[in-house]
Amino acid sequence: MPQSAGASATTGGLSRSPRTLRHLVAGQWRSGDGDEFLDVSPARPHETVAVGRLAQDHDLDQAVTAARDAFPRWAATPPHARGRVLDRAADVLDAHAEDWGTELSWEEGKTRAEGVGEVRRAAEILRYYASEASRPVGEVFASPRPGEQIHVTHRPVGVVAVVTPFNFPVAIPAWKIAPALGYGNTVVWKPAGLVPLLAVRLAEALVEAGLPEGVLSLLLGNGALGGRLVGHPGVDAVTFTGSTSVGRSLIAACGRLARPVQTEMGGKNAAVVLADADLELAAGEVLAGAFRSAGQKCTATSRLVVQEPVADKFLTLLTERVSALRVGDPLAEGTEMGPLVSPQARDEIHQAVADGVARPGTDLLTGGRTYDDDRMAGAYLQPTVVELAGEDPLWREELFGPVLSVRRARDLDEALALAEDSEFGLSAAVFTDDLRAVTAATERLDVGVLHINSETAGADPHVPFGGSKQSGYGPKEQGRAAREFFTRTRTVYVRASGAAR
Ligand code: UN1
Repeated sequence: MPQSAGASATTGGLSRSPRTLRHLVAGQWRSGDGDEFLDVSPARPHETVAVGRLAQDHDLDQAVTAARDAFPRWAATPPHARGRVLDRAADVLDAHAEDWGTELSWEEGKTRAEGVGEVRRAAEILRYYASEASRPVGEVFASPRPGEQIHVTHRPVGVVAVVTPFNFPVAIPAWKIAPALGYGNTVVWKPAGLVPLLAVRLAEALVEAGLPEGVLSLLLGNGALGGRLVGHPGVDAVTFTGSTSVGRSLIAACGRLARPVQTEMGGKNAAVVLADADLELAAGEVLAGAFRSAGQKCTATSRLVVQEPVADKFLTLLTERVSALRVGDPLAEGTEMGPLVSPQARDEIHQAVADGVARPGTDLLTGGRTYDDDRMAGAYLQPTVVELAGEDPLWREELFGPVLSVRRARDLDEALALAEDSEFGLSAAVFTDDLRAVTAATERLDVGVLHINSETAGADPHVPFGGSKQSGYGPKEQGRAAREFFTRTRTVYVRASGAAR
C-alpha cells in the first residue's frame, strides 16, 4: 500500500475557530498581559488552534503565593474529599474524551484515536489517585521499649512545581498532578508551550470538579518561565518530564537549592528480536513502538537488535509494514501516523537522518525523506528504518521522531550487549519464548521497564514507571511509587505517659 496523503477534512465535529487561552491563577482565569503567542496545528502550520498571552513574573509570584496560602487547608482536607475532586475531574475528562481528544490531535499531531485514548487514560490515572484514600496511609513498627509504638506517616511536601512535555499533553500532567493533589500538595503547573490548549482543558476539568481556589495554578509560557518556576523561593519540590539536557539543568538548579526533584528524561529504547520470536507479533509491536505518536515518546522503540538467522526475513516483513503506514492528517479516519509536533522538529530529525545516511555503514531501508505532496507544509517525516553496520550517532542519540536504527547480533549474548549499549535506560522489549533468554534479559538490561513480547511504550497507572541511567532521576512515577516523591515520611514515637520505662 502506498503512503497516502490523507488530506481528508474529516475532523470528528471539530470547530476550527481558534480558542482563547487563559492562565489559571489563584482560582481566576485570566488572559495575562505578556506577549501574544499562537498555538498552531503541526499538520497545517498556517492554521491557528489557539491564541494566548505569555504569563509574566507577577503571574508566577501570585500563583506560588496562592498555592502556599491554599496548602494548609488542602493538606488538612480528608484524603477522601480530595479523592472525590479527582474522581469528578475524571468524569469530566471522560465526558469530553471525544472533543478534547480531537483537539489534542489537532494541537499535537498524534492521531485522533490516540488523542481520545489519551484523554481517557488521564481519567483512569485520576481515578487511581482518587482511590488512594482507601489504601493504608502508613506503617506501624514495633518498639524495642515497652508500651510504645512507632508510626510512620506520609505527609504532603507543600507546593509542587510541575513542568510537562508536549508529547502527552494530558496523560503526563495527570500522572504528576493527580498524585500531587491526592497526597495533599498544591501545584503550580507550566506545560510545554506547544500544547497549551489541552493544559487548559485538564485545568478546566479540575476546576469544574470543585478544586478549591489556589490549589492548582496553570501558567502558559516558554522554557524560561519553567526555569523561573523551578527556582522560585516559594516552591518545595519539582517534577519534570522532558529532554535529558533540560532535566539535568533542573537537577543542578534544584541541587543548589537542596530542593527535591524528580525528572523523567530521554530514552533510546531497544527491541530485541531473537531467532525463536513470533516474527508477525514482533513486527506489529515494533511498528507500534517505533511509529505511534510519530515516535515522539520517551518510551518509543528507536533501536532494534535482530538475531542473524531471522534478520533478513524480519527486516523485510517490518519494512513492508513501515512503508505501508498511512501517514497524513491526524484527524482523518484511518490515519496511522501524523506529523511531528513542529516543522522545526521535522527539520532537525530529517537532517540527523540525512547526515546518518551519508555516513558509510548506514543503509536506509525505508523512509528518510519529507513529503513533496500536500503534506509538504505540515511537519511530516516518512517513517524511517536504517540499518547500521556498527557504531553511529543514530545508535546513540535520541531523535524523538519516527526513526528506527537496526543492528544485527550473532547470538543472545551479543543481542543483550547491544541493547544495553546506551547511556539511557528507560524501557526495552525482548521478543522470545525462551525462558533462559527472558531470565538473562531481566538480569542484564538496566532499564526501568522491560517488556517481554510487547512494545517498549505504554505504562499502566497502578505500577511504577521510570528509567535508569540518564533516563530518570529521583523516585519513580505512577502507582503507589508516586507517594515516595509527593510525600515526606514522619516517624512518630507514641508512648502513653504511664507506660513502663
Ligand atoms: C507511554 O509510553 O505510554 O514522555 C508513556 C514520555 C514518557 C511517557 C510514556 N514519560 O514519553
